[in-house]
Amino acid sequence: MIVFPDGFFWGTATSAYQIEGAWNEDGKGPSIWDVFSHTPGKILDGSTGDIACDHYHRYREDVDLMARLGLNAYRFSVSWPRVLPEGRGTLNAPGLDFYDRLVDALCERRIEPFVTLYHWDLPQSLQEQGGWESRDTALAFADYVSVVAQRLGDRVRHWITLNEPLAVVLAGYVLGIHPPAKQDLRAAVQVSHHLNVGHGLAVRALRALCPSSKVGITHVSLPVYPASDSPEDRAAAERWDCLVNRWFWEPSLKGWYPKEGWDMLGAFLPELAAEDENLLHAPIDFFGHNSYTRAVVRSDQSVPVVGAVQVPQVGRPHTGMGWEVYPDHLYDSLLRITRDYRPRAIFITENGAAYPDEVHAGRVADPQRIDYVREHLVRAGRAVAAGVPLQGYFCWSLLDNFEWTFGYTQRFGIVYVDFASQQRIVKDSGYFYSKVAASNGLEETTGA
Ligand code: IFM
Repeated sequence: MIVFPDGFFWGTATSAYQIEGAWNEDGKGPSIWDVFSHTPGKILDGSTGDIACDHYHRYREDVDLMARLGLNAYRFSVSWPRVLPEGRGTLNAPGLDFYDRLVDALCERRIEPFVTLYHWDLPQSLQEQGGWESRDTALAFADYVSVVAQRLGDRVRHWITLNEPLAVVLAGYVLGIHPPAKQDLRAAVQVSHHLNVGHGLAVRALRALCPSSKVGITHVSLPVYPASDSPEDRAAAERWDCLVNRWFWEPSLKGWYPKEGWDMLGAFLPELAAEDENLLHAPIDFFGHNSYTRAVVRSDQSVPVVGAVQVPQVGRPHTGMGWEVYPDHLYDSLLRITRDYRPRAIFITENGAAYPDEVHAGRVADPQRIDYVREHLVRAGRAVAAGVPLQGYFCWSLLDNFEWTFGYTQRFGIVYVDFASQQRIVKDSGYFYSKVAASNGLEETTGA
């Protein structure tokens, strides 16, 4: 039996744009995702987050669902343009009231709120002024964080400044598949820096306004394995790891960028302001770890900057997203983060899988998702036994929801959503997860 530490948080995670809907209600301003999803051809199934799970109107029902499942934590994000429609300046009181009611509903049911302050839905008006390429966005972010902290800080004890800076940079500025859909490495590196400045400023604001709360950041971790034992492939894996992991983690964990990354990005380095070095030294209380899969890479010097390519793992199991199922990556990365950075605490702020679920006779049987979650929890438990300061696990996601450019084609929830009727049906994985939470552990049935 794997038993997790006393007080362990068992939760689910969501984000505002993916579940709330009410995209233009009660004074909310447009976000870059509203504009992007309304642009024909950008979303696989032509959908938008206009209604999504209608959580803005159904949040009580959703919080009740968490309570029925016996979960003691919930990670959600605040929509910046719901609170400040223009990104700065005039406050939209009804928008902030919504989060106030949500936090109250959670606290009434003894569900600990973990609040993410930026999960990709930048106010459109800030994008029009340069978005994260402009340092002013980082300053505006800190002001917005202060507004939220002043209102919710009496009840929220865990704050997450940013969700997955890597995804913001890679999808938005390298691959061009998320807004603002650029393919510009110089802009990408500058954005990565301004996100760090925004994080540093937000940490300061939270420390000043909510001194007894815990502040962290959530990074997606993509453990990298060399395709072979050759020195070339091993070096390629190091380079890949440096650019996708260390470049993003180390500013918040060590206060600055890894030298190897700085050298690799030589021609694209960001403009810095005099106080940035100081700002990036903003120690955090916990490391939020989003974890889904790994990357296997081999050397390929024809690829600019990184000199490596990813090697598809043909014949291995994959989720609906096409991501390889390789649970050992979670154990490996938890140990590595603990060994290299000694964070005070780690939360797995996202882990889960998309599979094509169907309802039969009112039930959703999803054995693959149960296996995925179980196998990852077993690795998490082993990591705890090996000394990793893991304090919570958040399954992505509570509900099937708007999976960004994939629209509604990918179902990640442990609760099925019929988007036509908005009916929620707890999947078998939801009941499984509920049992794990109730017993604060699980049988180690895996032989792997
Ligand atoms: O849906 C996303 C989430 O918004 C960020 N992390 C990964 C999830 C699955 O792709």
